[in-house]
Amino acid sequence: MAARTIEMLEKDSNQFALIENDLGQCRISLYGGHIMSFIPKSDGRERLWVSPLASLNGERPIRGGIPLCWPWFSDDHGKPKGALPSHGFLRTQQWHIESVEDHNDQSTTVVLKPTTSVGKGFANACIVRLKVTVADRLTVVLQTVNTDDSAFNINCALHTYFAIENIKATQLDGLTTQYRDKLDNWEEKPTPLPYTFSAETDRIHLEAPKLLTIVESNGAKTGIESLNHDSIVVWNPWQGAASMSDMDAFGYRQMLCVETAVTNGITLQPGASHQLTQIIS
Ligand code: TA6
Repeated sequence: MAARTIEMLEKDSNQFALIENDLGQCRISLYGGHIMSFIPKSDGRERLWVSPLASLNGERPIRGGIPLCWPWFSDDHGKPKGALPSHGFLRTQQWHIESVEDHNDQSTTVVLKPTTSVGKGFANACIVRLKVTVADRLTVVLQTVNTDDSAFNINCALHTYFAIENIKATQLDGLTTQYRDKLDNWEEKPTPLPYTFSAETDRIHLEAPKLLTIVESNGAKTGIESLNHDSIVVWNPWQGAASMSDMDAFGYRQMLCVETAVTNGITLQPGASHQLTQIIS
C-alpha cells in the first residue's frame, strides 16, 4: 500500500496541510485554499515560488504559490477600479478540506471548499471546489457548479507563481500568437519568439495552448498543461517588486507567473459546471 500522510499544522491562526505520498509532496494553506508548494519525489525540485515576505496570517492574499482568482480576474469586475477586491474573493477567505482520497496509482486527491461562494459583486448560487491531485505531477482543478436557477458569467484563473533560478536565463515555450499588453493600454502585440524576459511583463495571451514549458538555461524544464481555459496570463513585476511590501526588491528574479485563465467570460447554465485545470510537471 502506498505510504501517504497528511499533516495539519497551525501557525499565526492559519492552518496548513502537508500532503505527502510516494510520488510527491504538496503544502496548502487553508486560508485562501492556497497551494504553496509542490515537490515531485522524482527530482526533489520545488515547482512553486512563495515570497519570503508573504503574509501567511490571513491579513492579505499570500504572495506566491497558486492564488485562486474567481469570479473575476484582476480588476475586471465591471465596477470602478478598487470597488471590489482584485482577483475576486476566494483567495482571502478560510477554506476547509472536504475529502482526501488515495488512488491505485499512488496519487492522492484532496478536495477543498471555501467558506462561501457568494460575496460582494457576485450573488449566484453555486458550489466551488478546489481539487488537488498529488502525484509526480500536480493537478489543480478549480470547479464551479451552477446550482442557481439562472445562468451566470464568471472569469477565473490559477495564478501560479513558478519557481525559477533566474528570470534573465528563462524562456517560455508554447505561446505563438498575440497578446494584450496591460502595460501599454492593453494594446495587442505579437508574442516574442523566443519568449524571454528583460523587463516588467504583464500580458493576457489570446490563445489557449494545452502545453507550455518553462525552459531554464540550467537545464530545468517545468511543464504546464492547461484545460478549459481561454487565455494564458504571463506576469513578472520586475523592478515593480521594489514597491510591493510582500516581495523583496529582487524577488522578481526567482519567479514567473504563468496563469491558466478564463478572461473572456464563461457563461454557466443552471446545473452546468466548469473545471479550470492546470497540471504542473
Ligand atoms: O496576473 C497579473 C496581475 O493581474 C498583475 O496585473 C498584478 O496585479 C498581479 O496580477 C498580482 O496581483 P495581486 O492582486 O495578487 O497583487
